[in-house]
Amino acid sequence: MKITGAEIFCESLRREGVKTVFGLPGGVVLKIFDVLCQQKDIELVLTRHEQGAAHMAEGYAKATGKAGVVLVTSGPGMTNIVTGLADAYMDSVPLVAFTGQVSTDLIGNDAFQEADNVGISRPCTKHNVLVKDVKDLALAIKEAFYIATSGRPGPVLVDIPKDVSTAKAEFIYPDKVTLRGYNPAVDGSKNQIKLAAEEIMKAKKPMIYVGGGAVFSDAADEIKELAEITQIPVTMTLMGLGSFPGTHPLSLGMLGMHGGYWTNMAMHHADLLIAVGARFDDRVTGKLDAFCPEARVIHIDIDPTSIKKTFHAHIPIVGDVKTVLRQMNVALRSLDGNPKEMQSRRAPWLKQVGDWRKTHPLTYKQDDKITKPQYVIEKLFELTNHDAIVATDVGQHQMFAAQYFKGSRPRTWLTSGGLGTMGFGFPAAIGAQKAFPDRLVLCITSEGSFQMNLQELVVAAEHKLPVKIVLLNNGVHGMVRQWQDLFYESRYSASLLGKMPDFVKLADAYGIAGLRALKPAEVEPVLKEGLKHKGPVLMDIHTDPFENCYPMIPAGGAQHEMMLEDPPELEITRKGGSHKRKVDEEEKGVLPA
Ligand SMILES: Cc1ncc(C[n+]2csc(CCOP(=O)(O)OP(=O)(O)O)c2C)c(N)n1
Repeated sequence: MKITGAEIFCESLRREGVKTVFGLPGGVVLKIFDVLCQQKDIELVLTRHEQGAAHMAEGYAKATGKAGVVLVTSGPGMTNIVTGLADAYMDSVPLVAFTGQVSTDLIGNDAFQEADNVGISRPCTKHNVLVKDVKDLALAIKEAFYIATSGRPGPVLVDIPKDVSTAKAEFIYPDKVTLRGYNPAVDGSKNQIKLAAEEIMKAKKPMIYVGGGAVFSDAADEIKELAEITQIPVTMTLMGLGSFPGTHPLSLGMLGMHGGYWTNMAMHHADLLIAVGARFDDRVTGKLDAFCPEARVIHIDIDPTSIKKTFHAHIPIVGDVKTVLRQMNVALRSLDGNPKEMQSRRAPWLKQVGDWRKTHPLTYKQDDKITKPQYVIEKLFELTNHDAIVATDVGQHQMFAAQYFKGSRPRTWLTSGGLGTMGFGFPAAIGAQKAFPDRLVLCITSEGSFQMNLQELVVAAEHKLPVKIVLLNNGVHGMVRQWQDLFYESRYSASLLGKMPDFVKLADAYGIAGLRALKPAEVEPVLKEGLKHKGPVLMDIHTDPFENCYPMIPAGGAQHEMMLEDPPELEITRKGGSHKRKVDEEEKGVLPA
């Protein structure tokens, strides 16, 4: 029996096990929305902006490991998801985006709401396709899910013209697909693994450097085993957080621009780097020619194009991270080394790293007048018993959360790493909460980022999603203000936000609980009340607008050249200059006290 393209769409989603679709309708996708709303087992979450839909799908995908699904209309519906696609592309998030397109006979005519969806999305998708014939739709969907979730995951876009959604065809859903030229490697080369194991046994100052690839590959157990049998310390990129417990004695936390002093020093002095699903991003390496100058490099990645892309690798291993680490752990165990001897050989290195940590730990000074953002995150970490899914936005609060919320499980840290998308955090938290309605989901955000997608408050209210929004309200684009303080003589161009909405009233307007903490003493009671609250809640916590995030490797600086505190001249530049009048005004009225 022949069925419509819209029915083929729903049936295909069912075959892929899709339970939730995030989207917003429009003219050319009305047939699909019409059929979708009649499905009992696929829920449609109507977002209030298509960007919200894309980030919700990302949050869902990051938290579950399954593909997130988006459905939007042509023209502006599609262009509104471009940021989400680019974000997913940079962070290797499996996403399948369905966009409506004008009817095939109108394509190229500048028809109403026509956009070149395939052309626009080409640089920010792993694969995209315009389906011109309803007979090809089921296969296109099967391929889309396969490509999005296999190898190095990423976003795929399927563009469906209006007449394809209404035309009919037999429904034939393939069991599996084979694509010429696309065969992601799983096992690593045995020879390379043997060489790597021998290097590991020899190394005196090794480091394991873990990226987001380890999270997608579910390699947490294998990383722990590798670290423990070899007694090698582990550092994680912003995307890799959660793949090794942050509280483990061998964890050095995050590295790079805002990584720990001890972590970056350890990287700088390492004689062997085991890079696991990481891509040597510039926020990690700083000045490339000064990065890890003494290290031999083993680089494990499923994506061969990531290896040697920015940094050399002495032993490249292409394969699925989890599988390769399993093979590696077997190889290490079978080598003649004696674990006790290995541990004593590592002792001086671990002591050196520990000394760096002792002399330069993360610090901040909390008084009783103004709340420091670090204090809020530390409290949150303590009050949640370290167990929450944390979605963040982008800015200082994101870095403070990465430093102080030491997550212990993969897929519990959802952040926009590669693209650094303000506005990601709140919809991502909604997507994760949709996937796990009974788990604690926190959105750590700040007023700049939050205002980029706050319209989605209504989705949290409507779907009774109990996301806990912790809004670190410093009244400024803090990270921009920090750079202006440090590199632009404190000229605060467009970083002081001025007029601010009343976030508690705003929450109320959307039917969500709102709480406020103006002083340090109010922080703990507000967090406790907010965390106890059954439904969604927005906690507006006023924090110090002038707190800076350290350590910091200035852009282009070498890894070991970190700033650890405000430079003495900052006090002078803050007091002088053209910005002063504006700062005074802001301090009197608009900025939180
Ligand atoms: C969509 C987008 N626009 C601009 C930027 C550049 N940017 C990076 S951090 C930042 C300020 C973030 O301010 P806020 O969300 O208030 O966080 P805070 O730094 O104060 O914690 C800006 C504007 C960005 N990352 N994303």
